[in-house]
Amino acid sequence: MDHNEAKKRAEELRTVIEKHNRNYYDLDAPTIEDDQYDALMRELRSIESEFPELMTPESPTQRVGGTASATFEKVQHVVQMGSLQDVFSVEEVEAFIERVSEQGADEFAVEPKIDGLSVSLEYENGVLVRGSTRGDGFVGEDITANIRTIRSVPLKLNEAIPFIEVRGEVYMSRKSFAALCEEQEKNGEQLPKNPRNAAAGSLRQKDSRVTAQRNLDIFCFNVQRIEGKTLTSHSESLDYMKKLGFCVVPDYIVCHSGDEVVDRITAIGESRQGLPFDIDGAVVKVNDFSLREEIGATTKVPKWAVAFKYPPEEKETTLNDIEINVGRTGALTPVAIFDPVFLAGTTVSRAILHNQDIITDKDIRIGDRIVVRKAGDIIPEVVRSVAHAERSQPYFIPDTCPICGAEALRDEDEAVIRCQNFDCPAQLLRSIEHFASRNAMNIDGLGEAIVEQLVNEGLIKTVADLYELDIQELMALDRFGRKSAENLLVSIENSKKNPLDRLVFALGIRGIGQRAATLLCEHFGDMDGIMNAFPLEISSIEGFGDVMAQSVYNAMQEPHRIKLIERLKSHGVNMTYKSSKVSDKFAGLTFVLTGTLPTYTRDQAKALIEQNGGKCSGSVSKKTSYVLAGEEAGSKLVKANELGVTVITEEQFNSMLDD
Ligand code: 0OX
Repeated sequence: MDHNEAKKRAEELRTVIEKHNRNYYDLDAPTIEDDQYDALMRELRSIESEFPELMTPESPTQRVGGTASATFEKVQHVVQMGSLQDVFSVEEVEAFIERVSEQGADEFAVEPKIDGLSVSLEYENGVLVRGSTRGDGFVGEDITANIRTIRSVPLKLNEAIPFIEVRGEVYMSRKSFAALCEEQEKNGEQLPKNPRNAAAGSLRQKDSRVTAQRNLDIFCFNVQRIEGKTLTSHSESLDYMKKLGFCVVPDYIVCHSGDEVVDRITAIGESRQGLPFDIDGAVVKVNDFSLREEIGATTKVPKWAVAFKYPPEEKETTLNDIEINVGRTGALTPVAIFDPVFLAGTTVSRAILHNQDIITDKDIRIGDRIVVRKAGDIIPEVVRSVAHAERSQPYFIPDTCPICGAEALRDEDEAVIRCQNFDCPAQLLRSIEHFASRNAMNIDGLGEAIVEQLVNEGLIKTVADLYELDIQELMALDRFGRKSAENLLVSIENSKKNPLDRLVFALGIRGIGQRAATLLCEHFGDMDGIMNAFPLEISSIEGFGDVMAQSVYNAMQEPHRIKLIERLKSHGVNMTYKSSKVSDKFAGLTFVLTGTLPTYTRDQAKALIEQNGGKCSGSVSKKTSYVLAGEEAGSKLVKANELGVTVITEEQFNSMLDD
């Protein structure tokens, strides 16, 4: 096919696909079978990748196919979808009430703050014409097809009002979230962190039939624009929205004093657990619209409203035990084991207690009633002890290693207590796991269970032993067949070719992470250079402090480590550092990555860009050459569209690499 034929065919395909896209909005009346539709899209994508100059931002491949979010069209919000000023204390709420009261406010609407995603819904003559995301408040994305699948979004209003735009929060109920998690677990898929993330993922699906299965819901809470009706207050607008058929934010009331507002916020907070959906605060708004006009807004938030954020949910439970984990550096980490509690979307029964100082400060003892919460709604932590059990004793981390019985000592200047035995089996296990891990030597198939098996069977005592394993030994083990044994040996063999910085990181030197390992390799060029370096030279590397330099020096003086490196060397493990640059194809180009790519991880895409002379940046600007966008891309994509920066898919990125 020549250029002209390709151009003609691409245009034809775009017209046909767009026609089917429009018909597809009506989910009950598809006009084409899925596989036929997919074939049209495939053909268009292949033309566009063969003739990249024919690609247009309006192409349906940028809207519905391949990479999802690169597909949603941008929507300029006529009325800005601002965010809210967060406050965290009753005093700040009172100060807000005082300020707006001085400006004449005497009615304050208080409502729960739904923990979901803000969207705008536009209706012409009572019919839904567009749904869009909030985006950065000025420009969002058109998600009409997905919005239409939400049953609580009215497609037709009870009155044919000429025009109305409302704002609401799309959320997933706790029940739908639980059902989704159960299903994804069954299918072996990754589980969403919380209902909000699940709602976000569902709303940005390229296939609206997937969104339709997710049981999303909406609560509306603001009239953004209206024609053919005048509204004078927030409470009037909520009542009017209800009349039109919208699901309006529940339990809103109008208060008349600061005390009433605070009581209401407290009451909403107390009802939080029993609600069928997550809330993350309460919103207080001046009720009267003309006063709102007078009070005004900053560039980001209205000055007539605040969002009170509740502190993280806390639960009381019983501390049954304190378990000691031994890490790869021998650190003894205490872990609280308590009766399971349901917190911020999941059941938890363990929390890291970090070190002796924290346990002593909080006087946490086995048998205590304790209060637990999730920091940042993710990591469980013990907040405090509320009552000691009878005859309980203060808890002390043992001074012997629970695994090998060796002495455990507190390091100078550190709160950490460490097992002093280099041959401790727990340290050995953890250090081998670390050596094999993805960011270190990346030995596929050598996970925790296999490492444990190899150590317990006496096949490995140090990581150097990995390179002496043979197929017969492996096949004699439980759960190993010929294929799995061969695969593991291939992964181990391949790891010999790893860049040196991976090996340096894999050695697990205290305080030396991936970046420091790369800096060491860039400076010294090979392992011998690093091994023979003195602290003064190491600390001259930018990014290195004295403590890190000393740690590298000490580690390289340890006889067991010197021996280990010599053995790795004798097995042919790479000991020199080569710059990983393979071409200058992307020289002078800056890429921004956003969303989840179909096959590359972020690190892989970044490595490919850098190996070919390009740069990666975290934010989109006029200087950005390309935005490489995958599924669930967010504000960076919006920004790229705004600035006219070219957005490419992974497929297009690959063709650039192959050029
Ligand atoms: C919520 C919520 C968010 C919108 C218009 C100006 C203030 N997540 O439940 N925002 C607002 O109000 C904003 N109200 C809410 N209830």
